[in-house]
Amino acid sequence: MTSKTSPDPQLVRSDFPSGFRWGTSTSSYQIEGAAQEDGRVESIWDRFCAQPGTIRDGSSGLVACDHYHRWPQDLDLARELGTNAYRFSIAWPRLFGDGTTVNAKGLDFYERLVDGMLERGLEPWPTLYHWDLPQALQEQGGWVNRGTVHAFTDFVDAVTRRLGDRVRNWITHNEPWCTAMHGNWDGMHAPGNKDLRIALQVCHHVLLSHGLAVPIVRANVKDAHVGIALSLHPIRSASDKAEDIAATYRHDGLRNRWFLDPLFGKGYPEDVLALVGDAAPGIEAGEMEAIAVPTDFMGLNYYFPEKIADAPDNPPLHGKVVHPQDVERTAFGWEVAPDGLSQLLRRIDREYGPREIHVTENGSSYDDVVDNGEVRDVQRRSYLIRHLDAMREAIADGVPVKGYFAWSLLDNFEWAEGYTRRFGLTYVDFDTQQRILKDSGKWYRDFLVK
Ligand code: IFM
Repeated sequence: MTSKTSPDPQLVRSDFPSGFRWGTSTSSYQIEGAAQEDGRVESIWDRFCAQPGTIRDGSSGLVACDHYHRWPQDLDLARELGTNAYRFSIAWPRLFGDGTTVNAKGLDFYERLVDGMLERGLEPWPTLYHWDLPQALQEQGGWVNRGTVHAFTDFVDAVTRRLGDRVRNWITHNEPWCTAMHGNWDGMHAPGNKDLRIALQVCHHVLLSHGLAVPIVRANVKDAHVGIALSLHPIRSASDKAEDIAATYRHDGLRNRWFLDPLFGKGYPEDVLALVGDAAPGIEAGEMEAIAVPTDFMGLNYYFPEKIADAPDNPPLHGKVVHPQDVERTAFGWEVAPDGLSQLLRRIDREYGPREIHVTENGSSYDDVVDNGEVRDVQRRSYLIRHLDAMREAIADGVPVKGYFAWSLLDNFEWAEGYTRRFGLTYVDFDTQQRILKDSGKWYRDFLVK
């Protein structure tokens, strides 16, 4: 593994357009805790974490960052960073206990939270689904059941009716790839299925629920600004051999085009449909049109590129991910490739032309240590600076990037990795709940405030 050698670019806020949204990003299950308070019901993640062997350190989001109680302090941190926007998610299990009746205490919490953001000059950017499905809906099949699509639109209706007078920006789903594939193909995430057919049906229903939610948001929110956040990866060939290049195209098909194409009205890619065969989703009349509903922006979550080699014996894509040694990586093992961000931004603009793109997540995990009350996370700081610079280049090329949300405001519960991976600009001591702004956070603050 190599580490970077060149100095980080010198960036100032005025290198970016005025009116740009600068934020941080979090999600409910990863930070809130208070899993059994104020009428919140069990989510699929509570159930999944309780199964031995699912989470690296055997932990769960039961307490997490205790943000449910400490949110004023956390929003103060976001304000002190100089950010003007904050992305968070709304926990469905806090709002719809039994799937049908709205829990007033849950809605009250999000109203207080949103008001707290507005008081601090933070524009709220809620995500409506960041993976914490009520377990009661999973008992009825979860996302594989079309009924969940309608339960979701009921939830969206209730939330946007209540908050639509003060929240303009809405993200329907976070990373449908993860909901569908980690949840149902490789089984790394809740609910832990391992079946491509289920995963692709889940994916279709998640995209459909996005398509049906957008008009509801528009009906309930004056001047609504609504989109979806996708996790996309530049897919790069392991060599210039024709077989590897062909495998790379196939992987791009399922990783990226499978989401982008239908959302932008091109339907599911034919080449991938042919590869998945019987696992292709059941689609009813009008659903592809619903999925292709026009949106106001696309959210891009970017972390790392993938390198692919041909693997004829590995269906359905007949390729495999390879991990070259000679690249810079985070402690999580993810390749550090800022040029992947500019590459993706240019590609999305060129091939799909969304009205706006917001980088709704980008960040890195390193093994931070507290030394004399300081966290000197030079690698995360460098990661942040270099990715902002890559984004600046794409903007200079005319890509309509309008916002950047660093993942994450706080160290938090990193799903199957538990608390073993720290992504925060703020360090969290999970024993004491003390927060310490890391050097990366201080850099972001100085960049935004100076
Ligand atoms: O922590 C996650 C987040 O929930 C979704 N996007 C990727 C992050 C880092 O893995």
